[in-house]
Amino acid sequence: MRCLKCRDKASVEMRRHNAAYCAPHYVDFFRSHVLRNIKSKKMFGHSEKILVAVSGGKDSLGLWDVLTHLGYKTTGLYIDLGIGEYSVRSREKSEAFADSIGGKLVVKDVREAYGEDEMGITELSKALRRAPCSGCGLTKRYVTNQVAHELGFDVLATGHNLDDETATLMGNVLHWQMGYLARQSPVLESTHVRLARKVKPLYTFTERESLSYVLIRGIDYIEEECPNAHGALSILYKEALNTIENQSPGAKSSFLMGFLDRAKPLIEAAEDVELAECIQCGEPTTAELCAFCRMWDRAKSARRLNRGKI
Ligand code: Q46
Ligand code: ZN
Ligand code: ZN
Repeated sequence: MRCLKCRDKASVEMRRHNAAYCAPHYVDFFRSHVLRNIKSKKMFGHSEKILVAVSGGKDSLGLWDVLTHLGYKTTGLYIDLGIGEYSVRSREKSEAFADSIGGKLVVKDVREAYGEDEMGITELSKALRRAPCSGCGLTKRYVTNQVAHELGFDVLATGHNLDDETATLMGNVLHWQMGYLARQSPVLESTHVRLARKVKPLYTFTERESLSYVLIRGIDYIEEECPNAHGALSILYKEALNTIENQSPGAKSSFLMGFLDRAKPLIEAAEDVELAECIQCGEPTTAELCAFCRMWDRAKSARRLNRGKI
């Protein structure tokens, strides 16, 4: 195949767009489409301060790279979850990337900020006797909201791609999780003074398209998955969707875009929900005590009990 722009040998072929590009033109294509997403969905402007949540993985580092090249005011946020060697290596990748672009990286270690006796996600899940991912997801949402507010960011950007979004959509539809469906949008406006706007500029790109950008740019990212990801339902959903996509190119995109078109009233109604402030930490919540405080308090008590401290 030949590059659509210069007719040189193509490096990246995109069946669903019926297009192919050489390496330099693919970089142009990727960046211009990210910019198109940002503008068409009114995600943010050049005067706003953007906190980019980075995990050391390809999508988040690729997103930070693109936003930097597009001239946006960005800072990275890495959350050290305390998941053994995986966290050590993903933190190193995030720090090295920040250095390579001369960017500022905020690091928040959950073991220091919220846990006690070096309690990270692994210890939290053991204490709660629950799969790590549920407590981890809640913790990441809480920490990103809190850091964005404390440091005065207008916008919180994450690297979720089309594969992530369609897998989440499939899970939410299979279990009819209406509350989650109402919050599945590439832009979630702030609904409280302590909440930044949340955006997903890569939501139209497949995992493969995002990976191609990162490989061409030579970005060093963590290739290994979190050890807790094994057996996660999201992986099963991604495999199922890839099987469908192979037979019917464009199916993933039409699944997500069709949902987003039809879900507008649902998403707008969710933005009207009144939020109070947690009596313990002050973060926005619909209950007296927020879900994060409830979960970590319960885990700390269970851990003390197990150690015979109370
Ligand atoms: S980091 Fe956390 Fe993921 Fe690991 S424990 Fe699960 S949710 S798999 S994206
Ligand atoms: Zn070209
Ligand atoms: Zn709280």
